[in-house]
Amino acid sequence: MLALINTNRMSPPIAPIGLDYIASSARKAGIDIELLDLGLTENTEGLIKEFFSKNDPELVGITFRNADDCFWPSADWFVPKLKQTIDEIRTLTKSPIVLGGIGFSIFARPILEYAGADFGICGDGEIALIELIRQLRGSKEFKRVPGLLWRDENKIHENPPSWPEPLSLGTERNFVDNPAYFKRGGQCGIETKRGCNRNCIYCADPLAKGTKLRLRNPYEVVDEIQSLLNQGVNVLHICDSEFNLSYNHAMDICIEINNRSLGEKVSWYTYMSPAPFNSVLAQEMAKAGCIGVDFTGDSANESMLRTYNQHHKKENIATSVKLCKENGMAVMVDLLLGGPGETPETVKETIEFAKTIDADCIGATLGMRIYPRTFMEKYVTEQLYRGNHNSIRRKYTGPLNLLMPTFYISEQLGEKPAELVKDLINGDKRFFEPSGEDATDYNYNDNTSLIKAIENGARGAFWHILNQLNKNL
Ligand code: B12
Repeated sequence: MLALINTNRMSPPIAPIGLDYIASSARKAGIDIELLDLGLTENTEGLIKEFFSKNDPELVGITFRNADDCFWPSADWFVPKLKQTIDEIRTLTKSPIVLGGIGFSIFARPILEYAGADFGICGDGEIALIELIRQLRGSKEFKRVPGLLWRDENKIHENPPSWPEPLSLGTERNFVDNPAYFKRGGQCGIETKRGCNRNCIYCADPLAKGTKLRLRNPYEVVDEIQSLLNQGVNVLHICDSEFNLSYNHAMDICIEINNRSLGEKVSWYTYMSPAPFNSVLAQEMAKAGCIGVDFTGDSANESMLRTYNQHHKKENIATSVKLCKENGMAVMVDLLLGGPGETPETVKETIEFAKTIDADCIGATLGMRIYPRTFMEKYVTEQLYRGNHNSIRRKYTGPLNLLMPTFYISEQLGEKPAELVKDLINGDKRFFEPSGEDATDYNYNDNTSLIKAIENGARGAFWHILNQLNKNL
């Protein structure tokens, strides 16, 4: 039997959808599975003990979604808690432990070393985990397990990440308690594809999901929407990096939802790039039930957009916002302030621009989480070599360790960059500020206003719920 454990305890809770997909493929392979979900309980210690007193798994699989909250003001780091959970499990079972999940995949080796697990799988879990079980039951040829990290004679070995193609996933969504997550988290996730073929200098998505778009068949995706609707889950968040990359696939998904006339039954939100987008896609999305779009705007300064390696221009942001509003979809624009070369003038340009477009809300994120193996790592290493460390912001001392929350904020923004941004926002309530409180706080990590609103019946994307609260302040 395979035990699958969800360790994500952040609230409002987000369902571990990866475990639903993995469970579906394990069941098809004839493997028995049991779930220990630590995301919906207060008494984790008691639940872990109870689980292992009743179950003796051949392998314990742990999903690790967030390595930290990626939010500069709090810089909350979850890897020590993961280690603590693993240590606790070790006292209750001798079964081998395998780690997976997006937070794990971004860092893989350092997390495996730090947390002391036996195995790790970098990338997709559906095929790799089944192959690991086969190898543990048989000849232990670990080289055959895609994405596997394993220990041998005190060395950690690594196979290339697991990004199988074509991508086909189970549609049942019945392993995790999705209705409970819906009630406490206000929405549930679904993927239409995996991977991202862009190379934004800061982004970790290609590390965990691959650099190629792996598209799911639209029929399969809409079967899955139907399964969630059958469970009473009718507000969804698309879990792709950017829904409109590829444009044609986004259209095909919407067309299939519309062919089955589900647009009135389901409401959904998504992340999107400001381009490619046009009125045809906007209309099709709105008809298919899309009620909110969160655009990766990043900046309105041409030079900053090129530095970030973005493909869009500020005009695309303005046009895309307009298209959404014309089609009745709420809009959030995410800014990423403080990257290499950012100055008070470029921040001003971006914030002033954001005020002129008709977005419902604007996320003013300040500080770039520096991930290993991205362009930002190389850039920062070079800067340190030249003796420039003022742009690196961290709350730990000692050598630079990117596993721990480490951020980049251009030193040109001065000693108090958050105040600079706040002054420029100047009380405009549409903005989520870099460090705020309650409903103006754009950190979903234990956000009490959000938790309360969902308890009181609010449903939707977190930004949309916060935006409604903001309006009523
Ligand atoms: C959609 C999304 C959101 C939505 C979620 C909506 C929803 N209802 O699901 C919202 C907007 C709410 C959100 C919020 C946050 N998010 Co978010 N989010 C994403 C996104 C785009 C997709 C995540 C997802 O569900 N993927 C699909 C599932 C199926 O993939 P998966 O979990 O990785 O599972 C697969 C594999 O990892 C593996 N696997 C998983 N578990 C296991 C277990 C074992 C044993 C094995 C072997 C394999 C395995 O197999 C699975 C199937 O192949 C990712 C980036 C990305 N492109 O992936 C960021 C991402 C996960 N989010 C991130 C962050 C930081 C957050 C927040 C903390 C932000 C904040 N401060 O508020 C919150 C956390 C909320 C919470 N309670 O956990 C970061 C985490 C990075 C880090 N440093 O750890 C990411 C990576 C974005 C980024 N690059 O910065 N997020």
